[in-house]
Amino acid sequence: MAKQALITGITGQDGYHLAELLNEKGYSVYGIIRGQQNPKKNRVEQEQPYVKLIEGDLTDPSSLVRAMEISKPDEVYNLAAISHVGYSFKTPQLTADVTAKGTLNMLEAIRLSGGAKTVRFYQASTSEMFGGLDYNRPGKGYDEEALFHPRSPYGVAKLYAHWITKNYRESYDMHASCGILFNHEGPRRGLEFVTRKISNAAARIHLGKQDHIELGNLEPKRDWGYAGDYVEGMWLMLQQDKPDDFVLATGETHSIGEYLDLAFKEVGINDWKPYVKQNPAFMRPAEVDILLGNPSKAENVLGWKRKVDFPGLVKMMVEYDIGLESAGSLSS
Ligand code: NAP
Ligand code: G4F
Repeated sequence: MAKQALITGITGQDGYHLAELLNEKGYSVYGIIRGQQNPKKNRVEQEQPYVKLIEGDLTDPSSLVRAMEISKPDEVYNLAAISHVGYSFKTPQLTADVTAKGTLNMLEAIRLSGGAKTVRFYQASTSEMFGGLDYNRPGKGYDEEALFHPRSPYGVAKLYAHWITKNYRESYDMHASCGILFNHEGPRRGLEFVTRKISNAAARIHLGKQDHIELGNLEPKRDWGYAGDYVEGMWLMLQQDKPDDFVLATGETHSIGEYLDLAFKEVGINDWKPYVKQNPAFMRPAEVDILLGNPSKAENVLGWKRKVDFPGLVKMMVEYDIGLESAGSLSS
């Protein structure tokens, strides 16, 4: 019998890649979509017709119970969140409702529908929980034992979600695992995130559709991988006999300046500085200066390893955006 999976956050970057992966593996894939008139519904229906969409919202517990009844899942992947760190400073209560309490709502929907012992649960935890402070082990990187010190309403909400997932594992013997994922990107990344904002701008500048890009703080460093590689790690976590927490990362960190270098060189521009203006509107009240992950546990236990390297990732994103913008499509 084909396994059934329920994905929250189906319209997001990771929802797209995970649905692809699970469909290839023969799963029956269900996805929760929010809103009366979600503009991304058409895209999912056209590109991924095998996904069975269920209307619901992480902040509406009864809709999650209904989604459990319809999908009868073997595995639930909780990817939905207010996921933009900058936006979370502007909507801290909403972020807590969706990203923190929404996870509790999903766990309760599983428990109340009788799935505590049978349904496997994946929680999308994040390197933002580390916060870039206490970075006292240069070269080693954050692993599963590192201290948490979240620096945004998003990071704090994710820390609640992380611990409530562990609590349900310990209290109800649930097969509930947390993937502590470092930044992962790709052509499906939202335009509000810095990598896609830059790849899209480089493509548009190359095509004469835009003459500059406005960015915030250029100093931070991130451990950037490819989203397609990371969803494989999510799936692997739920195939283990026992639930556990795993860091997924590349083990390399790069600055925004390095990303700009590679992206602009991809379109034949050797010096990006004349094209970049700094705009304080894109700065955050508190910043995560550096993230570097240590994926040794995932590599040793899950056999997981990232495939796409940093230059390959930037090239993939810029090439995609050149194609999209050349075709005159709306950026998506
Ligand atoms: P994303 O592209 O921003 O997608 C977020 C998804 O959450 C969207 O499908 C969105 O739906 C949905 N959503 C938001 N509020 C909701 C609500 N109230 N009810 C139901 N759905 C709601 O994020 P992503 O990059 O795919 O990331 C997936 C998950 O991993 C997120 O939880 C993120 O915080 C976490 N994470 C991401 C990274 C990364 O680098 N990408 C790293 C670590 C952890 P709409 O389309 O309707 O807005
Ligand atoms: O691309 P970002 O918005 O990603 P950030 O804040 O690292 O968060 C992403 O990764 C987390 C994992 O570590 C996820 F949990 C989270 O959901 C999300 O997917 O910003 C990256 C860096 C930041 O330091 C930011 O201040 O880029 C800096 N930045 C500079 N100018 C900018 C901009 N970020 C954005 N979004 N837009 C700018 O114009």
